Amino acid sequence: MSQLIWLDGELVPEDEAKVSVFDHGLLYGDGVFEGIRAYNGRVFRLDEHIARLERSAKALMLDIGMTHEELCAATVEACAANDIHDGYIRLVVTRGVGDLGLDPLKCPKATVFIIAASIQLYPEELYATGLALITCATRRNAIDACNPGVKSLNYLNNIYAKIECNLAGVSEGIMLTRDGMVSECTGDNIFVVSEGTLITPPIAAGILDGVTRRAVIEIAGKQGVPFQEKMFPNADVYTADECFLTGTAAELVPVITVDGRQIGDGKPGAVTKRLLEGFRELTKSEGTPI
Ligand code: PXG
Repeated sequence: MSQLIWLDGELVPEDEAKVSVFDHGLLYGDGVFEGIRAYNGRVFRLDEHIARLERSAKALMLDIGMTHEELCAATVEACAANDIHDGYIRLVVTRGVGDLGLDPLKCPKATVFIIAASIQLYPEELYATGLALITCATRRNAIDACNPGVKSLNYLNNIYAKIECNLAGVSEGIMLTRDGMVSECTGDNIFVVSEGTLITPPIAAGILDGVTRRAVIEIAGKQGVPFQEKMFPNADVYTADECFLTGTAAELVPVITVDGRQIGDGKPGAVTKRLLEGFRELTKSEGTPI
């Protein structure tokens, strides 16, 4: 069945939802986006996602041309039009149509589209068995060059790293900062548990301020798990008791090996499992109704 795409204020059938070849989102990766999840007829943390989108746009001096409330309403409208109960939503704002030069001043109006799709769930067994990771040779973008905190359409840094993962036959990889410290993965934030403390790199490490990351930190607080944000090298991942990744699509995925080294006892850890349960409770109990 053809999906309806929300495109610049209208619901358009999928095969008619087109953007110009002169759109700077395509020509230069000039734009921002969000990946959002719907659970059980509700959009999870919609306000937070839209707020992050607005921060990303502001950093790029990209005028979305819609208010916070209008963006929230359009996201819900795209879900309702496609009867989404559980789904994955991609909200994209590009600089819009311009000329062949890269100057954003030549782009008078942003392009906004929302795809509300059904979700390709990770197999449940992945949560029971855990993932293998590598450390990628490609370093995460420098915070003062292309800030990873801005969720822009320019994902080539992550794609270089993802190619390394593909070549190594694993689905995710750790990206290091210029200084060789752990930042995040290609599309997920990373946490370790060492001696009972939950640890994750700070936003200032040059990472995306993940919505799932924030939710997990909240849950850890409620569960009384000691928590620390700090920089650490990947040697600390090798010796951690537990490791897991967070992301909108992945939720919380346990990691059982990194660069061939076993993490903890090679099985998803107790803290990881409890946090995953807490996260699933949260996704069941809150969200903006569709
Ligand atoms: N870090 C990066 C670099 C991301 O792209 C996350 C962390 C997790 O953030 P949230 O807010 O989702 O908890 C992301 C988001 C994919 C894919 O296909 C993944 C993301 C975005 C787009 C595509 O794996 N992850």
